[in-house]
Amino acid sequence: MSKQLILALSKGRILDETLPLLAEAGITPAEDLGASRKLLFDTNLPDVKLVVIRATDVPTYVQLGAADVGVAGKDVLLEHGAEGFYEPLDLGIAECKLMTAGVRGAEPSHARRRVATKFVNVAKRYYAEQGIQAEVIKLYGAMELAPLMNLADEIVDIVDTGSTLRANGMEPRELIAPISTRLVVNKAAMTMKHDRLKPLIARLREAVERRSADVSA
Ligand code: PRT
Ligand code: MG
Repeated sequence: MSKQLILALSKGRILDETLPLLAEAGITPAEDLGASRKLLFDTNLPDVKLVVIRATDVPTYVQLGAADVGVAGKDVLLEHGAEGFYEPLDLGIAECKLMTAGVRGAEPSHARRRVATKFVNVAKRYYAEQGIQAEVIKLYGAMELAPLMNLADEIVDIVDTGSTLRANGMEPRELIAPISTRLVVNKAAMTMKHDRLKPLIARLREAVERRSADVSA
């Protein structure tokens, strides 16, 4: 195993909040990530490289060891399943909730419920735990549309302010899990590259703690 460290970052909204934390931990990209079509980037540290990929691909990269470290939402990690990596740190960014939601005022049906979501595994697990019979329908986006179009009785989706639900005549129902962005580490790398990873995780933890101290001050 090479002593180089590969960090897999989720592109999209998490990236903008991840970069300042990495900077506080002493890692900055060698070039502007947004200004390039490249996917693999050098950093200020000769032994650290960044890949910027779809959030849903981050757990796969880390699980299979193509990346040593990843940054991804807990929603993505729950959907992927937690084999092959450790989750040593909650970065406390992009906080939101994974919830069920339905048409405002409508009673959730007690019969077999049709549920539209991109979180198929999470939804199947959740409804089974609740003892609710559910037919889970995979969608890739715009879950809020499904009940309006009578494609589903309920959705499982990320809720932050709730305004997307409200704008579509829906309301949140049950909380499935509170979500935030997590640091994940490949299990073999944690052992083999422990000397390199331990200080990195410690510096990121300090940066996260400094932030929450600033917020509560
Ligand atoms: O675009 P792509 O399909 O690749 O993925 P994505 O759209 O899920 O990525 P991105 O970049 O939008 O979000 C990445 C991660 O951010 C998610 O995996 C969550 O961990 C986290 N996050 C935090 C959110 C939100 N807040 C959020 N509000 N992800 C999505 N939303 C969406 C939600 O899907 C819904 O459409 O915002 C809407 C709800 O927001 P409110 O404020 O209207 O309730
Ligand atoms: Mg998006």
